[in-house]
Amino acid sequence: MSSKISLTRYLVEQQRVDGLIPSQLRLLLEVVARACKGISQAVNKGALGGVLGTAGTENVQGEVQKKLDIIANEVLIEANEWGGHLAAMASEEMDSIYVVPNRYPQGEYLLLFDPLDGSSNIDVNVSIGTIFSVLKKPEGLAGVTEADFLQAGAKQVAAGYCVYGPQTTLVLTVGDGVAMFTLDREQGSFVLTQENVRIPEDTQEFAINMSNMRHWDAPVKRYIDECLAGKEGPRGKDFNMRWIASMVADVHRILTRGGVFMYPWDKREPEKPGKLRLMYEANPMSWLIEQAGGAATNGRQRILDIAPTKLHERVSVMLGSKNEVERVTSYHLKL
Ligand code: P6P
Repeated sequence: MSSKISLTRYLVEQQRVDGLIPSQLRLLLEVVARACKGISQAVNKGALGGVLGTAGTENVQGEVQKKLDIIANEVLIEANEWGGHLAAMASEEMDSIYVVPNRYPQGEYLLLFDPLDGSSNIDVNVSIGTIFSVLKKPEGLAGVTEADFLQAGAKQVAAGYCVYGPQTTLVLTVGDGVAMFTLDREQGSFVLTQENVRIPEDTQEFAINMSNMRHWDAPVKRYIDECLAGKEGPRGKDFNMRWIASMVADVHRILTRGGVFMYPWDKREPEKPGKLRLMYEANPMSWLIEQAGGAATNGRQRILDIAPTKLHERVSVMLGSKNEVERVTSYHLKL
């Protein structure tokens, strides 16, 4: 008897044991996982599939869309619109929400996603990924509007990502810890390869785009300067730096061995609170990090407590090993 536990079996057992995964949510998560398998296949084809390069269009963020951005978005929409588990979807690649068409039954969940995070890495064969977040549609009102999506990250009922790297790995939480599933391409299914993921509370590894140093606020500059000062400095230890420029890949490293990831507000566009998007990047990643024993703030408050006002709003992000995030947050609060 194979000791391998498939994603399906894991979700069924979690549903049976702790009731955190009602059947409609289990169906939703299995459909998202199947869509990620399809995206993984498209990504893995690369030049052979004619999927590299730009699509010649821009998204709501004003970013040039890659062909794979659009393919991944379409795969997620088509996989999820007919199942009866969703009321609507929201995507980094779409200006407004996508309401499930009337020809399909409407469900009680809202799905948000960045269909392919790390697009700048697509054409150079570096890890990229899909990030997703699940909310419940507020009770009562018929129909669904953008306002239904504007819920704090603490209201998520599921969150995860799928990283398309040397392995294709799905990482998921429903509020009872973090589990990782590696795609077994021979079986065509995701297999449980780690559960109860825990992030070390301390680290000697930070991830930030150093080329923006001159634009940072003082607390971030202080934190990084102290890391760079190493053993001879106030931290009394040397630090290593990583920056993959795919949040999914940087977060996966942190969930796997600890570290701190920062994309802080900076002076380049002072009117924007940060670069990363709250609803479908920072919120799902912050919940995963907290569920694994880490912390996630915008420098001043817990990301999951932020009350969103716009679907595509941005946020400053500091997440990872608890003691490091608390330190850089204390510098912002001048504690
Ligand atoms: P920069 C990818 O475009 C992304 O949204 C995140 O995945 C990543 O962490 C960040 O932007 C990289 O930004 O400015 O270093 O290219």
